[in-house]
Amino acid sequence: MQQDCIFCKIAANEIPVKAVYEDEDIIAFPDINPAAPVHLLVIPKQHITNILEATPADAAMLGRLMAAIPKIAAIAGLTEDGFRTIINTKDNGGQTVYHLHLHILGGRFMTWPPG
Ligand code: DGP
Repeated sequence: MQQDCIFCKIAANEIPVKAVYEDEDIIAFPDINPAAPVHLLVIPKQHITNILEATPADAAMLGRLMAAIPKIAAIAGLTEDGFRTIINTKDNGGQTVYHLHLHILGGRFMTWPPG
């Protein structure tokens, strides 16, 4: 756990969230500032700053993160119409919380390219 990391505090249940999915390694919960009718964040409980910090030693954890997406999408009712997954990285990517997280956005049509 990283000191002063808001997502580490959520992962440790120090800050309560309405988790839509949780297992040993991962927790998924609604974004506090939703950009779509369904906007979830999926985080590894292990602190990793962003995808640039990932090493081969993180491959299993990253695989579990990705493999949880279909389960989370099904729970959120997004499998029929689809959804978007996003990982923002550093300033140009729009990363504001420096604990790796994956956005799941759905419930409306997504335009491309993003802003
Ligand atoms: P990003 O810009 O990719 O770093 O996304 C960070 C997201 O995290 C942003 O959409 C707002 C959300 N967020 C920040 N703090 C909290 C929080 O305390 N609770 C929840 N549920 N979401 C948060």
